[in-house]
Amino acid sequence: AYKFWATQPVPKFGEEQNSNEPFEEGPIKIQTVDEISKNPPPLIDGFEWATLDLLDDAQLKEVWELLNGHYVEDDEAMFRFNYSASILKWAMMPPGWKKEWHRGVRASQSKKLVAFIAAIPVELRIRDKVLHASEVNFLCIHKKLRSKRLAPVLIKEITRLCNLEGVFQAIYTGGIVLPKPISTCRYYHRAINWQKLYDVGFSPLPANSKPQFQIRKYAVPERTSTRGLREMQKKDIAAVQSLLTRYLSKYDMAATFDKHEVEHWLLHNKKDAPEDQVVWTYVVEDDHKNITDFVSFYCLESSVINHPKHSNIKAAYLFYYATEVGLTATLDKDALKARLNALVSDSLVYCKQYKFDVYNALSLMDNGLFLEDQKFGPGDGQLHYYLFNYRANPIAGGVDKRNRL
Ligand code: YNC
Ligand code: MG
Repeated sequence: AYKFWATQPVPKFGEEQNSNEPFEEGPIKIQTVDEISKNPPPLIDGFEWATLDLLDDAQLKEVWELLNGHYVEDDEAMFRFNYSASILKWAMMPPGWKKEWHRGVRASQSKKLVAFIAAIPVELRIRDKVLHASEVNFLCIHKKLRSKRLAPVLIKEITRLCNLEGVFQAIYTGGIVLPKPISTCRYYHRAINWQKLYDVGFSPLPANSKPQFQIRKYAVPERTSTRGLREMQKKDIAAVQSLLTRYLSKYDMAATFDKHEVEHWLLHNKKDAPEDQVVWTYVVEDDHKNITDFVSFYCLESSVINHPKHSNIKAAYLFYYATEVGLTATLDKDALKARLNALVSDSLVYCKQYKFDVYNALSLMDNGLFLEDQKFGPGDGQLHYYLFNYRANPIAGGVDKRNRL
C-alpha cells in the first residue's frame, strides 16, 4: 500500500513508536535549489501542463468549473464543496502568492482543464521552529481521469515548483489517511436552519424528537451580547495582529501572520461587492479603545447533489479568534470558557443574520471549551493534518490551522 507515498519524504506508519521519548524534529531530506529539475515531469500522451493566471477571470472560471464539478464530496456523494470565485481568489492569492503555484493539466487538443493543484506560501511555526513552507490545497482530478496515477504526478510537480522557490516543507490536510498524520481533527456542525439541513439529509431527526423541538433547540438570539463588539476595520489591523500572534503562541503548531496577512485573511472584503463577501471579522473594543478580542468566520457553500428542492447549503466556518482573557499570566480557564462562549455565540448571531444554514468548526485551538455549549455536534468527517519533508512529534489538540476542507 502507499506505493507513491512510500517514495516521498514523509514518516512511515510504525516509525518512532518504540520510544515514548520525544525525538529531535527537522527535515527528512535536505536538498538545494540547484539540484531541482527545471522541467516538469512527463504527462501521459494527450495532456499538457498549464500555469493558471487567476487574475484572468476566464482562467479563474475554468478552475472554479473544475472544482465545482469534481472537488471534495462526502462519503455518500450527497454534498460537494462549491468554492465561489471570490473564495478561490482569497484562498489562493494571499500576500506572497505565486502564479507558478497554480498548476493545471489541460487536454492538448481541446485545452480543457482536467486537473489542478495549488500552493500558497506560509510561515509555519512548529513548537520553537518556524518553517518557510507552503500549504498545498485544491488537488483535483476530473472524474473521468481518476485512478490513473495522475495525482502523484501533480504532487511531484507542485513539489518541484515549491523547491525551485527554495521551499522544501509543506503542510496539507485531507479526509483520507496517508502516512502519516501529525494531528487529526473532527468536524463539528451547529445547525442554524435546521429544517433545511433536515430536508437535504444533513441533519437527522433524533429518535424521540420532533421537528419543532429541533427548530426550537437551534433558535439563535436576535442580538449579540458582548459590549463593544463591532465589525473589524482597517485601523484595527495592528492590534488584531498583535493579539492573534500572542494567542497563537500557546499552540504547538500555527501559521504566523504579519500585518498584510492579517488584512488579507480577516479583512479581505471589497465594500463595493458585499455579495462576494468571504470573511466576517468582529472585534471587541473596550472603553479605552483597546481591542481585547476578535472572532471570525468565512463562507463556503456546498452543492446539494440531485435534490429536488435545494441546490446549495450556505455554511459558515469558524476561523481565527483570540481574547486577552486567554493571555493572563495565570490562566483562568473558566473565564476563558465563558469569554469564548460569548464570542462564538455572538458570531452565531451574525451567521444567522447573514442567512447561513450551518456553522462548522473543527476540534482545534480552544474549541473544546465551547463546542458543546454552543450546540455544535460531532460530524462524520475527520480532517488529518500532514507535513511534507519534516519529522515532528505528534500534536495532540490545539493545532491552529485554518478550518478548511
Ligand atoms: C490526497 N487527497 O494515496 P499511494 S485534499 C494526497 N492527498 O497514492 P490517482 C492522495 N495523496 O497511496 P485519483 C490524495 N488522494 O499509492 C489520493 N492520494 O501512495 C494518493 N478527488 O493517485 C493516493 N481532493 O491519481 C495514491 O488517484 C495516489 O485519480 C493515487 O486522484 C486523487 O487538496 C484525487 O478529494 C484526490 O480529485 C486528486 O480523487 C481525486 O483518485 C479527486 O490514481 C476529489 O494518490 C477532490 C479531492 C483532495 C483534497 C488536498 C491536499 C492535497 C495534498 C497533496 C500532497 C501535497 C504534498 C506536499 C507537496 C509540496 C511539497 C513542497 C515543498
Ligand atoms: Mg488519476
